[in-house]
Amino acid sequence: MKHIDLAGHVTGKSLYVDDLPLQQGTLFAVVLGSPIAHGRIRSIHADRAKDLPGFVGLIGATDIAGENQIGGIIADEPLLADEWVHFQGQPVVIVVAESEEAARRARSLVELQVEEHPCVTSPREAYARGSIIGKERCFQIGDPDSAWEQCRHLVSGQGYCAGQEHLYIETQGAYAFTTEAGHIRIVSSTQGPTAVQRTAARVLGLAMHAIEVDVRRLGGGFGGKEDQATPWAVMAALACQVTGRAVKLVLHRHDDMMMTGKRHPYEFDYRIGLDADLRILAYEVMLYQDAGAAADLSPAVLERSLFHFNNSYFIPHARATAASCRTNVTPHTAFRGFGGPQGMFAMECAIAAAAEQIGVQAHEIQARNLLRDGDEFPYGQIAQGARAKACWARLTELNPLDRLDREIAAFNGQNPWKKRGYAIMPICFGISFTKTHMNQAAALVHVYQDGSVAINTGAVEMGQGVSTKMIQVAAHVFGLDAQHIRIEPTNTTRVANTSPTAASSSADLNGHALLLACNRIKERMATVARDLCGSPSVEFREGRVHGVSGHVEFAELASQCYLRRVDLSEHAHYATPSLHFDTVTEKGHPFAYHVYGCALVIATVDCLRGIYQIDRVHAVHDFGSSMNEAVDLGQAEGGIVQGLGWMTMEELAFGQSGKLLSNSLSTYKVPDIYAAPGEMRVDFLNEPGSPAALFRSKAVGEPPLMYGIGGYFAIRRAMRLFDTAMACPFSAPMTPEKVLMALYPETAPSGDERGTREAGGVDR
Ligand code: MTE
Ligand code: LUZ
Ligand code: MOS
Repeated sequence: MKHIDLAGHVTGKSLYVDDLPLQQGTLFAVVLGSPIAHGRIRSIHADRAKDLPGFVGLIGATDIAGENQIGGIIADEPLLADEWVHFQGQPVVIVVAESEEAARRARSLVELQVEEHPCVTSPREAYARGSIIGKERCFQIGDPDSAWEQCRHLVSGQGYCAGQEHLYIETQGAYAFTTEAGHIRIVSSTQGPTAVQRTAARVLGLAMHAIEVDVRRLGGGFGGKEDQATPWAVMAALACQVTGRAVKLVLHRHDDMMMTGKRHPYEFDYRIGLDADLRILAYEVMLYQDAGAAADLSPAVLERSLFHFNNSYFIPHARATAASCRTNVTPHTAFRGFGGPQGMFAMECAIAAAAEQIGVQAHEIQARNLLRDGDEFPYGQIAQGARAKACWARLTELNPLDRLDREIAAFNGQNPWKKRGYAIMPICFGISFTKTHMNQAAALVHVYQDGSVAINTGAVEMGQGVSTKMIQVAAHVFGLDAQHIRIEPTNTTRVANTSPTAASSSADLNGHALLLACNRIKERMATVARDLCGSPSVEFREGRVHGVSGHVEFAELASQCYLRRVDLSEHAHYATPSLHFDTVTEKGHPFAYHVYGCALVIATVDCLRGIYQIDRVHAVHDFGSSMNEAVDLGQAEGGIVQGLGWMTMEELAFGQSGKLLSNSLSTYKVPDIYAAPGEMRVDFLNEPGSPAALFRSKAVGEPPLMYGIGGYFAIRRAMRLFDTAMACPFSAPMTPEKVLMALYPETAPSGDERGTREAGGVDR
């Protein structure tokens, strides 16, 4: 079945928040953010804005009827700054006007004075000052302290990976209006309708039942709308409450880039020890997460970095420690992989460093240490159905490495300046929210008396195809064609208390709830059908219900059920069984299952100019028994390109004053079709997934992003083949500038690169 949004997307008929027809009298809101990264608000004056035609007013912290607090995990973030500001762009006041243009002009006339205070932009510095969020966490297996002695090879070092801008095509936004009796309906571009509802209720001082949140689809979320769609939706609702009128608030791209959090940058220290056979005996890593100015989802992201610090390797003695460090930049948030990619990047840096020191290729180390069934993860779960070796074997069978080495050596021998290199990137990703209680979902299904079906779940469509998969579920149970099934917008009055659509789990969780609901209706309908067909058993297929002899049309059966007063609606709830995790011992069984895979990435570097291309990516990915190969392939390809962008070209940069330097599309480069790999092939490892996977089709949203890490190491390998003595710090992304500076250290600018860039004035 094709993605149900295909036609709407290409014809422009798909609706987003910005497309909604507006009520008469709708007001427009824009947000005034702090001009500096850390300071104390001295004064806010709107005198000059007051005379502007269409200006309605400012809404600030003192207008909040409930609690000025949006922190989900830790209550450390006001919706609107009251006295202090902690990052540049932090929302201070909402400017409301009769038109969007008037609101923007009014904003430029508001005088906001902030007394500047020193700011911290380095996570290591924040850590040294004890400025951490929550507590430091440590996952350990075996006894690394005593294992170092047995190691033949020991390597230690440091590394860094930068953050990443989500760059969803649809920016953050919401439309809020009152319905009746103080009830507010918010149409939001959010992955977490319940988070919006809960937070709006808290800030507006209302009960949750007074807030309805509705989501048709998102023009991309990528984690950026798991938590950070909430403030904009709550601001629209607040402005609606204060003015009594409908309010639309949609961020312009520049505001979105300046005000919203990104993937967390990480710094890390590692130490790795191997025996003479290249087995990793011990590994230790310290992760410094740059959380930004508030907790947001950082503690949960940090936790996932720990869950994935050993990637898909079994290491008998390992310890990972991680701290969420508070800095004066935008509070960073969920982004596809949710901390996993950063933990895995550190692991791959350690392996690359060891390989370079020992004088072997990284894949020789990787291949010797892949996880097997029965191996224990550092958090106590035992690997079951591990496919790390199966994916590796298939990939290297399709791409014999000795042949690849010969081909590459021949190419490199003929090209003095261009060098080609490859890397293999195995992945392992745990499927489930790491917070056990979040692994639940619900669905509400109606079969109408004409036999048409409407389904509701807590899942949000953001391009990933979950709506298509949900329709497949209902179509499968009722034996109907997809066109008879309608998926409704995600709405908190129909499906309540939902987890965000995240952690790649939404098809599994919502799909299982939907299966339960559909099956219960089907059972009731089957009773009637057996009677109508005079048959002891019936089968639902091809729009009919077949008895042993004869059949009844599904539509006729629905009508008969109605006449016999049989309930044609059902609500069902699903909770993933057997999950548990103890945060005191840091052991348990947090994941329903794991997704594995392995990718070969080949890159060619122009060692004269520093530019490169990704020639080929070939992945063997563990999809389980894919329920929709087209959708799943799209997820894999999109994830790979997004991961390559993070690792190679998307240079998120904050200046030392906490100012976002990469604040527009002219200073932040995302991969386009030219940057995508010249050839991309994804093979399906067709082995059925665990029963916790919907139809044994494994979760696919996030894992493929991590193949992109291979791009970093393929480029690095090519550089080393050009200059074997090259000293190149582990610092991602590997931009062309960094390639040049590593190959020609004399060209590196003196002084702080970030400072230079700031002085260079990339600001708009
Ligand atoms: N694919 C598209 N097209 N757009 C998105 O925003 N988000 C990703 C992934 N794939 C995203 C996407 C992220 S971060 C997650 S967690 C999953 O989709 C969420 O959806 P799922 O649970 O249905 O896989
Ligand atoms: N969100 C969350 C996530 O709240 N918990 C998770 O474990 C998670 N994992 C991936 C992406 N989002
Ligand atoms: Mo995805 S980072 O779980 O929204």
